[in-house]
Amino acid sequence: MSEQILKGLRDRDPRGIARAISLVEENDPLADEILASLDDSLVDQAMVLGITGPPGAGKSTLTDRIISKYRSQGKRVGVIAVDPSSPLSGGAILGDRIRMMGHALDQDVVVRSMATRGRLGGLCAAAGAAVRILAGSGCSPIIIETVGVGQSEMDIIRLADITALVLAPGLGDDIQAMKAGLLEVADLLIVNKADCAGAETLAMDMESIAREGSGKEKDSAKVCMTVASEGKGIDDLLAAIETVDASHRESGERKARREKAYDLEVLDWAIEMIKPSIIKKIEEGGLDRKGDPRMQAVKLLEKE
Ligand SMILES: Nc1nc2c(ncn2[C@@H]2O[C@H](COP(=O)(O)OP(=O)(O)O)[C@@H](O)[C@H]2O)c(=O)[nH]1
Ligand SMILES: [Mg+2]
Repeated sequence: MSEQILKGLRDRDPRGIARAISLVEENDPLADEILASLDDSLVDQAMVLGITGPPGAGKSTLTDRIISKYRSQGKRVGVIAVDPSSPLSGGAILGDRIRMMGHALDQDVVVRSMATRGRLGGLCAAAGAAVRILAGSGCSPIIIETVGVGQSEMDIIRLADITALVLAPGLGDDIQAMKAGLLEVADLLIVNKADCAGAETLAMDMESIAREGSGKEKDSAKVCMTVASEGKGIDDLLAAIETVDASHRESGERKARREKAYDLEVLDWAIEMIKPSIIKKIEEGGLDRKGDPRMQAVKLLEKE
């Protein structure tokens, strides 16, 4: 079986890639072999683009347009869609969405969905592995679409070389709360739904907020306006992405981010790996339940 999976990966067969990602995600014994088989130079060179923002801003529609544009340039595109929905309803919704993406029959568009809820954890490790496998099978860019709410999603965004924050007019007050945290990680600001009332005002607001942010490059104050549903503004957006990418490569920012992301992935894997043995100890009755739970945890780890 291992030969078959490695062959599928080598052949860049989407089903083989999906299988490989699943095995690594499940921490299967084959995981090491799969990851070691990847072409490191492809992984190093691939561009990882994070697209984040509140639900309904148009991230998926935008991603779809971005894919089309990169495909027309002959690039092979990977997508990791991080879905915050429950695993119970998630499967069907994710399936629909992938079909809606209009690239389902294209062998050079590889889409991977990941649910955030109902997992044991290790989302960052799983997403990191998926990025590697997609990059190693020739995808660049790799787009990570995520709703920027929870901490694990914020961690995922750190796997990206470049992050674009998508906002849209008329989304209500909750985006105000989101803006602050998301703005810190955003390299590019996108006001989508530029065809709707309030887009200009939102763009001006975003520009001034971005300019206030300390220590950021001036470029970050630039806001791209798009109408994803009509494919408008995508060329300008891609040009802006390219500019940021080039500047990050030159300044060393890209390297610094990759190093941070690497450390985060190691931490996430280590936690994943240590968890089963701790769970086992607890289940085997390793606790006397005297004193507080924190103290018990300290004792358990001392025995580790
Ligand atoms: N008017 C308008 N609607 C849009 C635009 N982009 C996306 N939409 C619509 O907004 C809704 C949410 O889009 P979706 O891509 O699913 O948002 P996501 O939750 O951020 O991924 C869908 O009904 C889209 O058709 C746009 O530029 N203008
Ligand atoms: Mg979406």
